[in-house]
Amino acid sequence: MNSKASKHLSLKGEWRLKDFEPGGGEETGVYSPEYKEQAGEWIPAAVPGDVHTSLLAAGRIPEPFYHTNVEEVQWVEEREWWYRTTFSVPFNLQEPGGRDFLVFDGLDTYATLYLNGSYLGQHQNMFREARFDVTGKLKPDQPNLLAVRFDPVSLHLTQPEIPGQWGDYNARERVYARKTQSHFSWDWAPRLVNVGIWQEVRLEHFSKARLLSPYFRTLGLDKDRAILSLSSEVERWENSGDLSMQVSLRLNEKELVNQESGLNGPEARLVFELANPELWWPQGYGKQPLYDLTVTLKDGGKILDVFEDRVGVCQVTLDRSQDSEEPGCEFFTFVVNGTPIFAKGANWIPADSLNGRVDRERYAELLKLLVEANGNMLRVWGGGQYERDDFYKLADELGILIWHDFMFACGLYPDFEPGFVAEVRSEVEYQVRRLRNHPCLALWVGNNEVDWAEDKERWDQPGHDFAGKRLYHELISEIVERLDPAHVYWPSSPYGGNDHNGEQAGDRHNWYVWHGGIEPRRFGELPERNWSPEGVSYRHYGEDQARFISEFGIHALPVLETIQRNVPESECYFGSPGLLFRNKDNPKDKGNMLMQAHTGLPGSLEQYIDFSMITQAEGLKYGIEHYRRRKFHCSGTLIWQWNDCWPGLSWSVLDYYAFPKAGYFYLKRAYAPVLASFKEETDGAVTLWLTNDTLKPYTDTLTWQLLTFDGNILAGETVPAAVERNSSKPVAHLPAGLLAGVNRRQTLLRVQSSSGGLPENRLFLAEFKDLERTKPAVTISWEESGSGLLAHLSSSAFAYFTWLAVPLEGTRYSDNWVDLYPGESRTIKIWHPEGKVIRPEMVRTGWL
Ligand code: BMA
Repeated sequence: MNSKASKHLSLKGEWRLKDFEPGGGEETGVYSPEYKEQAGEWIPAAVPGDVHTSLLAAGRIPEPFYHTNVEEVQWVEEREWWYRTTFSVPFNLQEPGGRDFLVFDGLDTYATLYLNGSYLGQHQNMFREARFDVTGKLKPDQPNLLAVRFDPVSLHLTQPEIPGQWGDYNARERVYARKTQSHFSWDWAPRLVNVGIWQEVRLEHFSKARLLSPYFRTLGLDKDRAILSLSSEVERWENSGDLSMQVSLRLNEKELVNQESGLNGPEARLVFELANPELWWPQGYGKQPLYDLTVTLKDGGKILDVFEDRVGVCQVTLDRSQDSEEPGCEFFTFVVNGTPIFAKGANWIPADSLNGRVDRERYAELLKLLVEANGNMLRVWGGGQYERDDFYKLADELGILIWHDFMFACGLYPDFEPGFVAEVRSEVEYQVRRLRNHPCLALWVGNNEVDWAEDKERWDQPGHDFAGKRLYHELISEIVERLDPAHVYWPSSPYGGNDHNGEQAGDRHNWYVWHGGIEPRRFGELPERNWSPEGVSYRHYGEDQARFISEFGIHALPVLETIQRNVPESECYFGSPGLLFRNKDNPKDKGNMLMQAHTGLPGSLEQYIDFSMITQAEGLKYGIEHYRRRKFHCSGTLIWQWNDCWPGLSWSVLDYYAFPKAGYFYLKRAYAPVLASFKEETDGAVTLWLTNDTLKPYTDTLTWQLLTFDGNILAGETVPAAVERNSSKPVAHLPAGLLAGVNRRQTLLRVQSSSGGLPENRLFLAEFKDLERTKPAVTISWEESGSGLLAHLSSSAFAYFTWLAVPLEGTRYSDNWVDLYPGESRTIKIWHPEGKVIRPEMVRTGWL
């Protein structure tokens, strides 16, 4: 949090850690200052961090992600864990009217606290701050002992299964825990039940009063001014004196606003104007100026509390008006500062199964890679967690809009338990207050896939009641409306239309590709599946008429380096138990069906990597091109999934080490600000489209060619092409007759721009497995330049999926997994942002 208590002491750093039989810690008296830690029994523990990561650092467990080791560390969740630390207080505790708080930003999860040998309190929600009033309980002159006990989660998850529960991934227990749901396993995660102090800890000291999460809001924008407001609740312990709140706003050190207001009851509110505001924009639409906000709570001349934040002047709304061109349908379009935005991005899952391994650098790498891939939105998915502050600060700086789910996913939740509902209320109030000032915040969403899946589960009773429903449809929506009227609340994802995953309104998850669900379906209809290569094929994206795609994706293996680091050599083959162990989906053969549809089944591991990457990359490209052509009937695509929490086999385009898969580079090209793409029409014709996400009209001269893989041009044309700002339209028509006589297995369509304002593109006329090509021989010559390594590539025949790989995290490539045409050469630059030297002998290459 950004509140600067008038005095505060961070308690982060090295604590000590030890496990006991449940109940054993108290018996031994671990909480007491008299207890003597035996050398060798207690290990150092980083705070913030987690128990597994500390055990690994101390050599007590093996690397959990290597081979099947994760099964060997499951005992950790059955133990009781104690953290201990001592600290001295560097400031005066005797001030009359002063208050002291011990604040944990995140305790995971069932914690009991002791201060100086006395019981202090309990906490049972990883998703909200734990704040204890310790006034009068601290020793001014001697060290204070703080001890935190974490219980095995199983002790607290003994409730009976919710009647009718259909949720997967240990839903019987996980839905009762306010804890990252994917810790209990998911279809891309092993079970790894974290435990520990996963966020900052500090002691805060106040005199008389403190500010409660000041709320900065852009109320209105017109041509040359912004109307802004700042409101804050104030917690007061003494009524004496008239308090006031002062607000200052600065940009690049220059103070632009300085206003003060008296307190009106427990709240202060200021509305003020900012002339010529510099607006915050998502990536691709403008800059991300951040204003320095300081809110000061004063008692006459005395400063009681200071709150500092970096805020943006910006308004994000959601246009849900009727789409007159598609009658009966409504838009689902994010509008930023009055401009409709096509959202291009991905779903975010926790960056690591072990929270202790994630730092600001990990976040920064994963977020920067999105911006480099022309992305502008991430969805923080509801089975994961509200991330640490750094995540949102980076998103503000980088211009990444955040679609934020509340943390409920794929299951029924016990809204019939008053204690649970009270936890949810506190958590939601806390998180909304914590995150509402971030300019990156775009939308609040009640849950992931609960309403949709519940309706399919009891498909014959549309609209029925279910456990958890009143959380998303009453409790949370009321809190968002009250505490954050600047942002829209949407009850679930997917939601809207007929059924909840409908094409007429709202957002949609396209899982008929990969999971084979037959859609669209309507309320009251029996849900059906088609588990066959045809049923799961990515060609189904082309039929999707949805308004916004908030999930769609296909598995691909991670890069070879990642497999070799984690899988024993004897297990490195297609279909090995060691690789299947990394695929947590059920059943595990959907990827095989997709490969059967598009590439054929692989023989070797290398081929498995290539073929799975082809289905993912070509599939995402195919889908994104279709959805972008429909702009703004469809207003966004968020692929499932951006990142991985362990080195698994999943839908991610970045693997656990953030090594990009082929899909990453295909995504980057498909997300280019201006895109040229071919659309196959049902009558056999092909249209060439231009999609322009920029806010300027785009004109170019495009050359399309129908050519054989050997390089013979059968037809072609150079045409002037223009498209209005922020829109999409066909610019050339290739009649059915053109392709009628050609051998579709030996030809492709290619488009290039003469200005270089968009990436070149192509369309295969048959599935990869059916293509007939001469085997290419690729030649590479290397040039070492000061800023990186240049690979000059050329090929005798059309070379497909030509890649370069360096086994060094963070390596950047100007492009990768590219096509090479006979007689042409192209150059790929490889470099490392930290200046690490990359030499030709470090680079592996391949092509098909
Ligand atoms: C959706 C997501 C996740 C899941 C993914 C892939 O259901 O919301 O729950 O991991 O699809 O199956």
